[in-house]
Amino acid sequence: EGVYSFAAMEAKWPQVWEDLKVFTPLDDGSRERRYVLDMFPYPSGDLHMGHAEAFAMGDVVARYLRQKGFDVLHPIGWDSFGLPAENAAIKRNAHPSEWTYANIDTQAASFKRYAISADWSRRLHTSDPEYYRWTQWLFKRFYERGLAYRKDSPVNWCPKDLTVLANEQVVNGACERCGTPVTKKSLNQWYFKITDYADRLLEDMDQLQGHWPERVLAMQRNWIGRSEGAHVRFVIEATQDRAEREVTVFTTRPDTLYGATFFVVAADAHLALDLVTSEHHDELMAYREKVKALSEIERQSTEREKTGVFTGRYAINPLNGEKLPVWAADYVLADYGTGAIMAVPAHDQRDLDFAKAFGLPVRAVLDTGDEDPAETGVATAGEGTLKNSGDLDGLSKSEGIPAAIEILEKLGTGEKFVNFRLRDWLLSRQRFWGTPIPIIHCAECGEVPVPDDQLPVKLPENLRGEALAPKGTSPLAAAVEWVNVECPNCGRAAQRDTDTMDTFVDSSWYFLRFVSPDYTEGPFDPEKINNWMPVGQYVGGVEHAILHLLYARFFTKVIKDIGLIEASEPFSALLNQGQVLNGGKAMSKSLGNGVDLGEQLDKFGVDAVRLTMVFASPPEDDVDWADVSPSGSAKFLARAWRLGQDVSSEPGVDPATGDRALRTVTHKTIADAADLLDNNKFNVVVARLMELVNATRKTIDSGAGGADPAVREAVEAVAVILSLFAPYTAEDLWNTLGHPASVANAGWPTHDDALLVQDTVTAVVQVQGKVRDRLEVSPDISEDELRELALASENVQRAMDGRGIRTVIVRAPKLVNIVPA
Ligand code: ANZ
Ligand code: ZN
Repeated sequence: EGVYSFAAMEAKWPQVWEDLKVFTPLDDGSRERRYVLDMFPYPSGDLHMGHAEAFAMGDVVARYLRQKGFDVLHPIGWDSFGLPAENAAIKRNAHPSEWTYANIDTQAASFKRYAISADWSRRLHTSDPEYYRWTQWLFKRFYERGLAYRKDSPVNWCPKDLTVLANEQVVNGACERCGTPVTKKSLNQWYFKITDYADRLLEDMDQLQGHWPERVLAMQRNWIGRSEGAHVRFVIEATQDRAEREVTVFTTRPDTLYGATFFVVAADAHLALDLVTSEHHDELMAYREKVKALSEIERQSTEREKTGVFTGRYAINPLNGEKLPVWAADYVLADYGTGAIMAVPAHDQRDLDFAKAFGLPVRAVLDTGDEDPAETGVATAGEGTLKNSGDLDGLSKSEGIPAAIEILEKLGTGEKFVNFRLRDWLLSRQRFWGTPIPIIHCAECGEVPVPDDQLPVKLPENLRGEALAPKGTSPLAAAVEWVNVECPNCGRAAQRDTDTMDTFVDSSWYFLRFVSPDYTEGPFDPEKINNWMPVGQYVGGVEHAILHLLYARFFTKVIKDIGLIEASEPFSALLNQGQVLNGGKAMSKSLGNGVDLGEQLDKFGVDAVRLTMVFASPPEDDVDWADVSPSGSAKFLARAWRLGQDVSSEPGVDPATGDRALRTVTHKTIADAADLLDNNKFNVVVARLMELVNATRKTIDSGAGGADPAVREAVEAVAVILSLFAPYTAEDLWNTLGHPASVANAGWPTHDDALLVQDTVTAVVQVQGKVRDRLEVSPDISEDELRELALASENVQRAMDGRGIRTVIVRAPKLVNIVPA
């Protein structure tokens, strides 16, 4: 009689799995392929509870699809360039690679212990030259298509980290990493032209609808920020010292053109300098200095008092010839639309606030039934009827917009225009530990790409410690021997570009490399890539809802356009797992509520931790570690495992002669579990598995006991389903039943529909006395089983709306009443 020992199992099985290459896909076309991917980790320290949750979820999917007979690609690798390694290297007078690869080794060992069903032969690290060679190669293809370019521009600058930040890395005006307020600085920087793909990034979201979380799609949509409106050209009258010129504005409300009473350009835009008369020049310069000190958020705040200066110029309204004073102000942003607006104070609150501050006229042109904005100080924005608007009079707002555009088009002074909030992707970083940009600057030839056969441009190995410290220019500039090269074009002395790429570039195509990580003729094997892409299920945190996912989608589209892949979207389905909390709060050093994953694994075993992660809640919801019971999971696992000890029938005996009631439970569990798994309801599957284990125990303890062939049938099903959540226990159980390893490839058990009919009773589930669900349950369901099922019900969880539980009254098999706290 064996004893359940997780330590013994953890010592025994990993080697067996590795020897049998259980998780290496056949990749021979004999089975339908499925690609399951977890967002690859960053190697900071050892794995933490968040990794444990995310990878437990991804592994359920990978293991389930394997049982269903698919050839599953489930790779693992590391996103191993980035700042923390560099900072650690500066502190320890070391090279960033030392810290990076030591951490990767630690994490890899933990992942192996955690029994992720990954194909370790495909392991990759983005900081390996064999990987970044192809990041550089792809950069060059983008460059050739005009999709990678350099421009001088004001960039977000973190004065503490001394580095440029992408818009996405600025959170509430501060550096995402260190919280320092971000300032602007003008630099020559590399960009990817993601704006060329704005329309497609938006349109192709139709393919993702229903398969990606709605809130992620909403965040992407908002980030891309499509606005329909018009471009309108205004002539700016000549003055004594300035010539006449034209300035275009973007407006979503061309119907309000007759209500324009002034004109505003972004004070920090070059346009403001071009326009201002010499009389107002000094005033503008002084104002620009003040504006520079403000964050984007401050500038756009509706609360802040409006400021600005008159430029001395007048714009002519193309519809009615009116002269509008041109102001420069900070509430108009230089990098949105055209950086200039027509101001319609009656119908735009920001314009109205500005008009009030500077005594500018307010003219309502839309009757909305509200009081006059000039009196109330509240701009009116709803539907209404146009007035004071010449030919547009009497039209509604929605009729007025196309009508105004038609008039503008006839006059040749404007046209329909779609504007996007999305900006080009600033990809260059003045940091060391990243992919070098494969460009050489030659005084004679300009920018010269490093020839493909000279890739990778490897990072110099002699820079370490202090030499890597941020200085505002890239630390690579200090590697003189590395920088100075011959121009590949003319052979004259030239210099390498010293910037490195944003690490989001590395992670924008790693899923493609996994298909053929050792391929040396290109970033991936063209013969194989379409066999696996797109990724069927991507799993990761919602913190990547915008950046990483948008960039990966952009890369995929460009690579498709180059003709290298067929897929236009990289990830067909996305699952955002919740967070692991402790005491209702995110784990953090400052709160001191961190839970150490290693300690949990030592104490409860890998399987119990994994099962707890999955059972605690639906995968999308947070798990509060203070509320869960890994010891309860461990007890359940031991109970499931002990069933195997009691099975005494031979394998292969027809179960038809066995206990009919148990067979019904087994077959219903198999059938329902598949449906539940297809819908990511992993926690409910665990609840059902618990029911099956209990029913099997009951049969063993009565009647024919362990010799009943229905018992063997049930325990075999338990082993296979359990293998998705608790791979060690499942493998050991499978072994006890006399089967060779591995249970991971046992195949999903088939169920017999004829066995599904069962005497059931309807259990009514109430929350606070209100009926919220009805469950079909076995007449002899236990109180505990019924409670678990009721609490796992989606309707119940919705009704609970996040409230805790005060009491649960269970009258098996008919009634459950839950009283929220
Ligand atoms: C006249 C007008 C009248 C406007 C009205 C609005 C209401 P979204 O929807 O976000 O695209 N705008 C344009 N460029 C701007 C910039 N660089 N900085 C600040 N504001 C800018 O908003 C487009 C509207 O925001 C545009 O339409 C413009 O004001 C303003 F009753 O033009 B509107
Ligand atoms: Zn040259």
